[in-house]
Amino acid sequence: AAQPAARRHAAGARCQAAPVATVVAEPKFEPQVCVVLGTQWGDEGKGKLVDILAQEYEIVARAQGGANAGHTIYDSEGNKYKLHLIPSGILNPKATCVIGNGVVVHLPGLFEEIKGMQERGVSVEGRLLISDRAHMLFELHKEIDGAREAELAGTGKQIGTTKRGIGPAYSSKSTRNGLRLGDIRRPQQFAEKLRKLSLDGSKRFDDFDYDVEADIKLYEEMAAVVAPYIADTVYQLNEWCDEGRKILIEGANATMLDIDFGTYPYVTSSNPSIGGVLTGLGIAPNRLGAVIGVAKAYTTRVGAGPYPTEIFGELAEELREVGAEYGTTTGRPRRIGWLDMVALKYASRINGLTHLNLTKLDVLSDLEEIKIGVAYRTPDGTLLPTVPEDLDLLEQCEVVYETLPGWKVDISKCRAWEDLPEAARSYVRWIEQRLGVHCKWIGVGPGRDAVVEKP
Ligand code: 2SA
Ligand code: GDP
Ligand code: MG
Repeated sequence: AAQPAARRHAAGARCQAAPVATVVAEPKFEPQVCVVLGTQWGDEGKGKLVDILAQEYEIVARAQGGANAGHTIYDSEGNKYKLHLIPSGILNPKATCVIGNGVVVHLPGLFEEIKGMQERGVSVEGRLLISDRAHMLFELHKEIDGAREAELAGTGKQIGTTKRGIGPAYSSKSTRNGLRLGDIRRPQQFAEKLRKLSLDGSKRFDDFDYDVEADIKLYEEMAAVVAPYIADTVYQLNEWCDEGRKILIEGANATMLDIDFGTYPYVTSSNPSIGGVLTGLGIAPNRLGAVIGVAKAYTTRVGAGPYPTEIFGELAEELREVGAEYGTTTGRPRRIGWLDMVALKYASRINGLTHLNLTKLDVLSDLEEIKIGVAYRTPDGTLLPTVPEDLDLLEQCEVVYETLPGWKVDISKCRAWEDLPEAARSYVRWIEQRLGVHCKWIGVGPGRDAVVEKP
């Protein structure tokens, strides 16, 4: 029964307040729609986090990019898988995977990938939907990608693309002569459109080597195989949202490679930041419950372009070997650098990060001390508050570093926050505090279980 007001007041007056719990339990992490994004130059380990979270999510969707992406994941037995177009949720047999309208899809490549997974016992049939609005990436786009890079050879201006045809495919989309997945259902229109599209290459490049008629035939034959995978994913994803089903969105590439926010023109041709999630899936912003930024405890970059905190020499080589920093798609050695807080803060703001996953902390375990870039100083001594648009200026900037002590012990077996040495915890806290974003997961190895959850 309710106490009379006077008695309640009297109890309060004697200062006998109910004891207050000293530990406030963290609320369970269960956003209905959760986004995972790369915050640096890619290869932060997005695939691994998506694979882990996919155990809790029924739907895993890709919103942008194409087969330039390379996500390496390991199952619980330690078997390694490299994914390019198939979302990293595919190892969870209960998850349905979606390739959204913002992705550019090379169908023969996708079916190779599907075949590869099926040969390894991972069934994809009935678990993969491709948006009918997604643009198709053809052999001709790869041809143009290679031809453009070849033209730039010797100028010092090559982008260092993956040559997967990504830029040219998004160009076709923007010039409105691209073909979408839905077009494969209409063979005559498909053939006409592809013939027109191939003129883009043959008129522009002398030695353009693309057999359009052979491709038309190939796609005619593929149409029946592809048909069951094609869906109106915009409608389907929104229906799932309304039904309260849990959706995980897997970013590919990263904010510093974003066509708008990255180091243009040394970027990819999509928006790997939060905007690309919205346009690439047709899910509204108020549906998004969490935006997790994945950041390496240091940085890497493949391809050309400015990279302020880049490290050269022996240390770079050592970190490259310890971190196995070679391209998942092309095998190219990745450039190595210190953590860059200017870039990370920039990415955090653009994407509205709610959580952080700091990965590959184990790779730094041999270091006596660890540097972190905290500001860019221009030649006239000005400290820039953020990443500048002007690449020449960025190249001329000197990075201001802070140095933190290393921990010098193997942390790859740590599974709890308390297991980590104090210096490693300080490193994580330092980043978290400067960024103002809670670091929920810390990667200590490539395996699915090699992760520490921070309270
Ligand atoms: P593209 O092919 O047009 O997207 O290339 C443009 C730039 O974007 C970079 N890029 C990447 N950077 C890191 N990782 C990527 N995926 C692969 C991986 C890369 C690989 O997971 O390792 O295997 O080399 C990726 N994809 C594109 C690219 O290097 C250019 O700088
Ligand atoms: P993604 O493109 O962001 O999905 O990343 P990639 O798969 O291209 O590259 C990340 C690489 O680092 C992969 O080989 C992962 O297996 C590996 N990896 C992910 N997290 C960790 C970690 O915490 N420690 C170590 N040592 N490796 C990791
Ligand atoms: Mg990658």
